[in-house]
Amino acid sequence: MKHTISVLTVLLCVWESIAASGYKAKLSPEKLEAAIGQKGLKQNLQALDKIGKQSNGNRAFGTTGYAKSSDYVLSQITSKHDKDFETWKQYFNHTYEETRNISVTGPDGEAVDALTLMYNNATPLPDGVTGELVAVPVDDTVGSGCFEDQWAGLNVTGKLALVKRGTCSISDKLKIAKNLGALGVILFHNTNSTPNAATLSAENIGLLAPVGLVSLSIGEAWLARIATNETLTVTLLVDSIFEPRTSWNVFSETREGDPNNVIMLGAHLDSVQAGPGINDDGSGVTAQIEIIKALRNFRGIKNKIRFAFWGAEEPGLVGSLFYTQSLTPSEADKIRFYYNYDMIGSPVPVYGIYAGDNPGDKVGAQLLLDYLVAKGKPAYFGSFGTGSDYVGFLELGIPSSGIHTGGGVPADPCYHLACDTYDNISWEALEVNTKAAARAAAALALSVEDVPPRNTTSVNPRSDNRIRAQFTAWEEVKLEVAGGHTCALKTKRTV
Ligand SMILES: *[C@@H]1O[C@H](CO)[C@@H](O)[C@H](O)[C@H]1NC(C)=O
Ligand SMILES: *[C@@H]1O[C@H](CO)[C@@H](O)[C@H](O)[C@H]1NC(C)=O
Ligand SMILES: *[C@@H]1O[C@H](CO)[C@@H](O)[C@H](O)[C@H]1NC(C)=O
Ligand SMILES: *[C@@H]1O[C@H](CO)[C@@H](O)[C@H](O)[C@H]1NC(C)=O
Ligand SMILES: *[C@@H]1O[C@H](CO)[C@@H](O)[C@H](O)[C@H]1NC(C)=O
Ligand SMILES: CC(=O)N[C@H]1CO[C@H](CO)[C@@H](O)[C@@H]1O
Ligand SMILES: [Zn+2]
Repeated sequence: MKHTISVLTVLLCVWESIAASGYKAKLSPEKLEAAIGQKGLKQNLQALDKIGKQSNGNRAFGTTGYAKSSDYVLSQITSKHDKDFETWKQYFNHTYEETRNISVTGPDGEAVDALTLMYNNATPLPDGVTGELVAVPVDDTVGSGCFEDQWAGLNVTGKLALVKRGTCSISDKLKIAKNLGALGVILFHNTNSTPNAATLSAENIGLLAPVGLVSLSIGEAWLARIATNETLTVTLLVDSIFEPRTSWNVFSETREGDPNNVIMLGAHLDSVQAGPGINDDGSGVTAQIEIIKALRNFRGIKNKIRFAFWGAEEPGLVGSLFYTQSLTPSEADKIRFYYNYDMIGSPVPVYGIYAGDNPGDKVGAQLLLDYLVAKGKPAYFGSFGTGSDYVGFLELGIPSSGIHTGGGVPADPCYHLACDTYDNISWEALEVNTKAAARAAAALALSVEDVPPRNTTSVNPRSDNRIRAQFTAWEEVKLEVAGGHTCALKTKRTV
């Protein structure tokens, strides 16, 4: 007995000294996966949840909640005299909006629950705008109020328009309303679930009618009354401020690995203003933190792995587009694959794996799919949208994929709401998806031979120009907002 103990003790001491001397195992997807567990994933989300609670309920762009989130990530992914990772920030400026007050008063003088949207345009203060409510015909197929001809025969001048949400972007509806002289828009939600916030995007400042978002039941009740020829008068007040604020992306990459063949992973570090964003996108952030921690135990990383924690995703993919726009063609060539992890722990998860038209997408996507299917998950290939940080990489023709477990009812009823907290996460989904992400990153870090080079002919000059035009518009808005001239915007810019 005594003998056994002393042998064990010696072995333990040997192991500890090996560990202290920086012994590292050779990287393999299996071993990296085995180094990931729920405990660490939970700790990070607990910390981000707490930061949200201590920072007006959110971790949004331009707020202290974002700065604290960034500090937290740095505290987890850096070490003194870091031999394994190089970590840096990339700064950018963007227009910040805060709705200080929003209120809707209904036709019977009642206060109605109303939600603001990011970059909401202000009404005159202190009274807001009051006027007759004009119903814009509901069309759930092409969207309500999305096209000017859908407003034909309506006189919204000096009035408020009642418009159903859905199908086209909300800013399209608000732009038409403003051009037709509407004082404001009462937008009603298009499902029975709690209305959630969206962004109108900074380039639209000064171009849109002010908006208040109300529930489907209220919208339908008012529509029914208007249909009986009742005249409804409502008041909308939006008190919003704009100013330029500085934000940043955080990057961390392995020191080991070929700098000419880089595998990138990205998750956004900001939340919406409405909530702490624990699934959206604390889930991707905690996954990346744990993969970075796990990678510290390995050597033999053939291709560099670069992690991005994007800033200002929610106001319009600002941080990731800033990064991809600032890459030279040769820097872009070196990024061989991009994985986007935005919402990977939805409480009722789907297992959507992005894969687009680029044949290179499937190479990385297949790694995710095969693992999840082997773990009994109903994973499937889905196409990219325009809603997350992969956009800038697709524009550059860089093969890309990622996991998305779904937003909205039923996948995540707390999407963009205050209840997107630590209490509404599927830990099982988060763990299995993080393991899938770790394995896929390791596989490509070991060999990227099967991935074709980025497709430079797929770069769509029109969308490239669109992004550039968006930056130009953002720049103009930022400068004018800085000078306090938001009112001048509508005269200087054409729609
Ligand atoms: C952001 O704005 C500040 C203040 O105008 C300026 O000093 C800084 O250079 C800007 N940063 C970037 C990255 O443009
Ligand atoms: C918001 O505006 C409404 C309507 O003017 C007003 O009654 C309310 O007190 C305001 N709330 C805040 C927090 O300023
Ligand atoms: C629309 O309504 C406004 C306000 O009631 C009125 O001044 C204007 O003449 C109307 N326009 C048309 C074309 O009927
Ligand atoms: C509402 O007014 C229109 C036009 O004046 C009329 O055709 C319709 O019958 C009225 N509807 C009701 C429910 O009174
Ligand atoms: C690159 O993209 C273009 C446009 O989408 C497509 O026609 C072409 O087949 C692609 N080339 C490769 C090698 O994937
Ligand atoms: C939609 C949903 O599941 N919401 C839950 C989020 O977490 C809180 C706190 O545990 C629950 O009360 C909600 O029901
Ligand atoms: Zn997100």
